[in-house]
Amino acid sequence: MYTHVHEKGEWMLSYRMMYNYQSGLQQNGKDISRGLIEQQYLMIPEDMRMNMHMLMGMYGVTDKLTFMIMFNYLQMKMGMPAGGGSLHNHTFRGEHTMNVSGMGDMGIQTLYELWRSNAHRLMLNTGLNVPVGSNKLKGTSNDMLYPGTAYPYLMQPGSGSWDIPAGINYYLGYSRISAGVSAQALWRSKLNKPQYRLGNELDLTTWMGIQLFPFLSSSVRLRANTSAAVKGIKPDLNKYNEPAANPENYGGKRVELLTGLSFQTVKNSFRHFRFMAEYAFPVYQHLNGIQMPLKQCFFISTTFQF
Ligand SMILES: [Cu+2]
Repeated sequence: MYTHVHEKGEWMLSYRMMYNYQSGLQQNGKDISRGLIEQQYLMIPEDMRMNMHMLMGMYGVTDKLTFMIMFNYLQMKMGMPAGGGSLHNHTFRGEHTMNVSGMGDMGIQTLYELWRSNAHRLMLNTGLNVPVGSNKLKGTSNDMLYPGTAYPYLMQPGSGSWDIPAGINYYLGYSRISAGVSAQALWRSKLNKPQYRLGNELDLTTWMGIQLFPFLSSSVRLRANTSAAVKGIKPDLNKYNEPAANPENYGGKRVELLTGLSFQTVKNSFRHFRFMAEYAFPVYQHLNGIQMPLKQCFFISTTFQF
């Protein structure tokens, strides 16, 4: 995402879709069985799917400074099978599926090219994430687990806080090889009405691409991410409903390997089109508390430049 700035007056529009699939259960980095935590929570999740649609615009303010704006739309589905936990000897029966969708937070960023030579570029980015996404989604009045009460943190499309992203990015382009390193931090401010905030994040990515044909490139990417647990608590959320309702069961460390293919229009003409697909799987994850580990991830993106 932070591989280039645009020339003054140049526009780029892109649409990205990310699909995320989580299943199984881990406690502090180790696989555990459902039976082991049935005494702690009313229900135990089975899997979670998330689609994130992102629309991004980039505009070259000057040859060195690019402005970026990002909108997200999220769809999330979590499944919990029948026969849940038996907290305080209250056995809980019946399956529960949570299905939510909505606008995520809006991102505004500037990307500044600090230094450039023939093959190298060094860029800094920072901005603001505006909490336009809802973090107040609730179950309906006849919801078995959340009757008119707040859904857990990860089922909320918005963070609820004003967040500040900042990063440093290096890009190398030499003949048919390109490579890069990017370090990104996300600081979540404490200005949050429902008395909680999501954990801060740190993300380190390194990648390499090779142009196989003028129209086709392939890439490999390694991504390491660390995030903190949720701070504070949503007042109307019972943390023993399920693991995701407990703020301690958030954050952790993860390393993913991603392989990708990219098709681009051959002529560097007035309009430039690019299609990219990436497949990701985790090679290491150590999540805080009890969480469903990530199993696989899929990205597609289409980009127009004019
Ligand atoms: Cu761009």
